[in-house]
Amino acid sequence: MFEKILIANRGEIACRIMKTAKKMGVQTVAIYSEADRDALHVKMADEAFLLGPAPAKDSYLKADLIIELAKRSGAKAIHPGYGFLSENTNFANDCEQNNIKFIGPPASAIDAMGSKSAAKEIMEKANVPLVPGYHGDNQDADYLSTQAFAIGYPVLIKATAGGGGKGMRIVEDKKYFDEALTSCKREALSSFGDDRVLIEKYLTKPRHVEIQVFADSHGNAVHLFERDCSVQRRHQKVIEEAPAPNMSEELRNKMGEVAIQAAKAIGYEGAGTVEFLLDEDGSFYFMEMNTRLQVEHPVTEMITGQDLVEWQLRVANGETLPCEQAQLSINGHAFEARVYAEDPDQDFLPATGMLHHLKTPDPSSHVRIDTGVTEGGEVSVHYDPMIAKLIVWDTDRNKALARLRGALHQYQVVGLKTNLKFLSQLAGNEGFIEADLDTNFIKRYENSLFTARPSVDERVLSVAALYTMLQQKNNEHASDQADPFSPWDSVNGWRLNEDNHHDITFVDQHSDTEFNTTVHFRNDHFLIEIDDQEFKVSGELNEHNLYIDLEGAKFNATIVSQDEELHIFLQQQDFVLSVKQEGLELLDSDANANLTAPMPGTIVSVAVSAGDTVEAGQALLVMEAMKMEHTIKAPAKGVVTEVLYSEGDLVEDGAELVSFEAE
Ligand code: MV4
Repeated sequence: MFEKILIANRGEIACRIMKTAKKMGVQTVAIYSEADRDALHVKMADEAFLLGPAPAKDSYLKADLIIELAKRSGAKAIHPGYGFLSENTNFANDCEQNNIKFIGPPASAIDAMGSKSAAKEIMEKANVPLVPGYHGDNQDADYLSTQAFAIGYPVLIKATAGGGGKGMRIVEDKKYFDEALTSCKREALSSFGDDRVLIEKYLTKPRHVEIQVFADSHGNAVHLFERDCSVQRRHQKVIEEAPAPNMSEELRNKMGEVAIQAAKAIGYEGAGTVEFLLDEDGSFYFMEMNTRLQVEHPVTEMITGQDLVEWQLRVANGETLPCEQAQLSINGHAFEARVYAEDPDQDFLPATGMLHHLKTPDPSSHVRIDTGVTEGGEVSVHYDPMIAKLIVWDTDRNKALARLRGALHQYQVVGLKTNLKFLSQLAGNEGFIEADLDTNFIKRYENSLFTARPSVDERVLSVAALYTMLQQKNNEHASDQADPFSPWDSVNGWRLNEDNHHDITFVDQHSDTEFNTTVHFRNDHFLIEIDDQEFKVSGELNEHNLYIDLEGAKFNATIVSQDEELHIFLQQQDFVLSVKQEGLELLDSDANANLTAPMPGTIVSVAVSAGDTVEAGQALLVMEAMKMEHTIKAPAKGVVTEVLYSEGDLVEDGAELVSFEAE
């Protein structure tokens, strides 16, 4: 086995590959860009080298530099992962030229599958079924129109050089053909620099079913069954599963056999995936072949018990396949959900930012999380915004799906928008549960997949109000010495209001609705007034977890406060509220706002002068009101631009005390 390999990738797949390498006693070399200095894949590796600036072309695509680093570090093989250089023929060739094993198929096999029409020609010769169509050289418009008519409408025009759904036109009738052809060719030329097209029969309700294949350098090839990846949005896979639902053993064997035939036709070696369109009547057609390890390979691992990265390393090392076909079987059912930083409410716009709070489900024999980020990590604009792959397994599809729903509900992310809610809706969707799958799935169930958010009720408001109270109490206690007169030191609570109450307004960030609450202090509980109703509330706060008793009903909630917002996870729902507190604006006002007196009173002392730089929470001045001292603190790190009062001055309620500029 190789003593040391270089992983020419980042994120979850780099970590995934290293996990197996470590298990096999193979040393790992990571590479990283300036944006990934603190990334998980860098920490996991035995050694890691900087490539250059964040953009992929300056880092993860620098083929020559990567080969140079492999040589310098003594790595004998390079695993390219997926994306980046994984299907780059020149890179695969250059590795071999430099006596470094490229962990993937021969460059010739990558090449053969690179062009749609060339791939189809090879597959046709190998008796792999193709969608009825024309994929020849004649690009004359009249000729293509005649071909379309012979195939029978509806037809699909596809750019030969296309991919990912780009450069495709569905044509319903002969009279629209010429126009569609012209526009498809125009798009193909501008997108791929190649305006050649092919024409196919358009299948209206196909499923995307792909077969995992493996071949070694001794002429052996096996398949590891299928994955159903029909649930896609804009040609991006969302949830994948294995095995494909409602698949007969006969069809499975037939598709597997054909996939092996396809691999053998191009002298394949290593891990590959043959993608098929599976029509309603059970006919299936070759779509394309991916000559790499795929994102969704874990579902295959879960149902076969095989480690596909281990297989890749063994095959690359010249060994025979670890198993023969007869030794492989399907055990149970697995799903993979792709957790993305993106905003489903804004047409799935990719989101970037810091993972301020990240809680994943507990990994087990049923739940696997493949990720390259941890709490505090960043999702940047430079790379794919995938946060993690959540993979679940159980003995049958329904049980596995229940596992998926459970695990998704345990997932918590604060700091950037994610598709977690959307994934939960999918996993709970009737059509998905019934496996009513095809490539139009999301369109068909669109209305039930983007349902309205749950409304903010007394449970949510009680959690928010109690959290705010207990949080302040904890904060005040933490600074007891600095503020010996803290109102929290009195058993009866906050005394600034004569009748011991506190008004807090919460604003639901999704509906922009305001909710007024009044919290009354009692000896061993709070009375929270919401809409003229009173609720007896008590509880314990442990970091993010609040164990609350609301009129005798007890439950747990997780609360994460960030940027003046409370993110509340409560009984499988989540809410975002902002807080407006009477008399306490200082603690959570806009960081740039000037600091004002929370009540009429006297300035006791001033701790800063104009021009001072202060840290968040640093005391600026102390005022006295109603015989209590109150410390005015900096809301953020910044500079005091002006101090408007001095010791002994009387101030009005709301008077500006200090002007302040946050950093
Ligand atoms: C098709 C098709 C229906 N009929 N070809 C989309 C991406 C490209 N790789 C192939 N694609 C399709 N080809 C024929 N003759 C429907 C699709 C298609 C699709 C395929 C797989 C997964 C999701 C899809 C979503 C829309 C359309």
